[in-house]
Amino acid sequence: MDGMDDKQFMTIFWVVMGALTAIFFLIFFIAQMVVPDKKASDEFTNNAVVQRIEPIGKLNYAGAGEVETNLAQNSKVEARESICSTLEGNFKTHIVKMLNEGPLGAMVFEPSFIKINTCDSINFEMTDAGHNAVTIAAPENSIPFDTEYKPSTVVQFDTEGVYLYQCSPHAMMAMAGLIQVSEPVNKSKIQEAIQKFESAVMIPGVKTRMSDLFKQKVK
Ligand SMILES: [Cu+2]
Repeated sequence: MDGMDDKQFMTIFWVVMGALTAIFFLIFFIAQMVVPDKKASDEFTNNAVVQRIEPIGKLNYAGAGEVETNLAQNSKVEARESICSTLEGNFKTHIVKMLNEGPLGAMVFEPSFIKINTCDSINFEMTDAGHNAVTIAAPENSIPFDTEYKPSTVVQFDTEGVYLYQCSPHAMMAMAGLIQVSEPVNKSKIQEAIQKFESAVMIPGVKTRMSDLFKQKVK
């Protein structure tokens, strides 16, 4: 070892370092190829599968696991079971479509007013992509909803009164809707909520879309 000078030592040092680096990258790239990309496959599943949950008398959200999160974000109301689970009846499921273009103009729910009976359900269908339906104002103790941009979400309505809901990304374009469940017991609260909603609408031509609808339809 006496014969090895500094120069020889440094040469060996760099050769070893280089080899270690190469081995490290080799292992890294092999791991990338062998381990499946979990996130990508999950995203594929979410987009490809149309989630459709029929009314079963409980919380009828597509993606029941996310209910707690939705409630925390959108309302102070606690999650609870639908009272319809204890009732027998021929309850209907109605369809509300989310459209880029409809009879009332651009960015609309169709129909934007619907009257249903207590314990009926609405299937919110995202006909055109990029829309959601989220409760803004609803009868006391009702269960709030949020379709979370899913292709199809069935919500059962067990509390009578009027519900005002919006599409979050297009609220400023007056993309909202009204649901009347049996008797309109909360008219004044909804009128207040519509006023507040319309004060944030940016497109002049549709500013009174919800209040007009309310005046014409809610009786
Ligand atoms: Cu929208």
